[in-house]
Amino acid sequence: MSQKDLKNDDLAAYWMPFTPNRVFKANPRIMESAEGQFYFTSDGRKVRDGFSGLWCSNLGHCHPKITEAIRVQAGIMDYSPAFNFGHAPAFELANVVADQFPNDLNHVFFTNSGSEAVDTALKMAIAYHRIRGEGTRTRLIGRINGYHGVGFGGISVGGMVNNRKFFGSLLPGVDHLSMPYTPNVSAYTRGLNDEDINHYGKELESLIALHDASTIAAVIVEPVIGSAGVFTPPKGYLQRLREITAKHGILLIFDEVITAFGRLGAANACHYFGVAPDLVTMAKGINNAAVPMGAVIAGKHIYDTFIDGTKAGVEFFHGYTYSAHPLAVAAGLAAQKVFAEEGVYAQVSSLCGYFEDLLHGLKGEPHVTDVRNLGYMGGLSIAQRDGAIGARAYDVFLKAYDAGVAVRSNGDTIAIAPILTSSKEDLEDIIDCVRKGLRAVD
Ligand code: PXG
Ligand code: PLP
Repeated sequence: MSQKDLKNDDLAAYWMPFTPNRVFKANPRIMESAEGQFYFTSDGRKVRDGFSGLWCSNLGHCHPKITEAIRVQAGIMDYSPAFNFGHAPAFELANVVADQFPNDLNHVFFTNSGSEAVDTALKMAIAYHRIRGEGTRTRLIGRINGYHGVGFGGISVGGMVNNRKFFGSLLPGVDHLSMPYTPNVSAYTRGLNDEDINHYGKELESLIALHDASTIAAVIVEPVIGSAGVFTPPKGYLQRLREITAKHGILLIFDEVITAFGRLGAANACHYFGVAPDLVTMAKGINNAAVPMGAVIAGKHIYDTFIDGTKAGVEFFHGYTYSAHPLAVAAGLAAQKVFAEEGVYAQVSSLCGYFEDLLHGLKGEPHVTDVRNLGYMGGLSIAQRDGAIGARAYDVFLKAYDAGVAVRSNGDTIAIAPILTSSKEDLEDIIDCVRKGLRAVD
């Protein structure tokens, strides 16, 4: 079947993820190929990627060095078992990743997605305490509006209501902190917000007092809230979470599925904020999304607890058929080489002020009620139309697409995530198309 000939019936079998299937299939957007900053569609259009795929194609599409690495690896070894066998590039990639994280964060467990990375990290946290003889520490604390993927663990600690409400009682023993960004207080803040970290610190202290620290395994947060619409934390907030969790023997998990590998103009949020958590989840940019891959990096204390605390046999009863898949690893090594050799994180750091100015230039455009940014993460809040959640933001997404850029709408927000190697002109074009989208919507 030629891609151009897709009819409505041909679209029925594929149940599309996080997509209004009926709406899409009535008016599909079919991508046929991609190169660099652009997609080429089945109806002959060239559309700019203003969202790095889904926060993941950090170096743009079909990067020749990554494509070639996958091609070569596919001819050498397509697969080898993940359990009880290894292949050298997997160890090499683990070292390359570990070198980019601070302190003793240096043991990498590979998964195939961010969702799997999150569930892996939550299981590591609970098992870590149990192996140390603190098996009562099973509670997990997430945050309102947090997104941690779609596994049962991830939606339990997550805080986006639609991602939770259909799916039963979820994991027991989970509590949530509030989101450290108050729209009517922090609207139009550039970068980190100025809200009172004592307030948010006390909230965590009271949850710990309520449940008692001896029942709590871990706190998990996105360093910068991404999926819910880009909400930046207050200055000093993540440091405060680190101090409080450390004081109470609670593990801190950063979910860096979006923020790792350059999105903030640094290797990751640990470096950007100068905070070392106990566990970090990542995915997406790790290998430029050319093959599915995620990972968890664990502190030495965690790894050693498992390895030294187990007398014989498997130390962690967990893993995926495709953990460290050879093609994903090949893409990972190639992507990491490009990040390092081409100074990609520094490029973001030098241009993100320009992006901030362009983005905040959308203040005053129709329907915009807030603008937020950090690094190459940009978020807009869009006024609801007649109380219909997300309807107008979705229309802005559609109109921006008509104007030539793919961005993302989630609820009443629009998110923008430029490819990390964007030029000033690329950034200007993204914002121009979004502006056209805003102006084209009632
Ligand atoms: N944690 C975080 C912080 C994420 O952003 C995941 C976990 C799950 O990763 P996987 O690979 O299982 O999708 C994510 C993914 C959006 C959007 O619209 C965000 C994600 C994925 C797709 C769309 O912001 N984040
Ligand atoms: N379900 C069944 C029946 C399986 O045999 C396996 C793996 O062997 C899985 C699920 C898990 O698949 P994966 O390792 O790809 O996550």
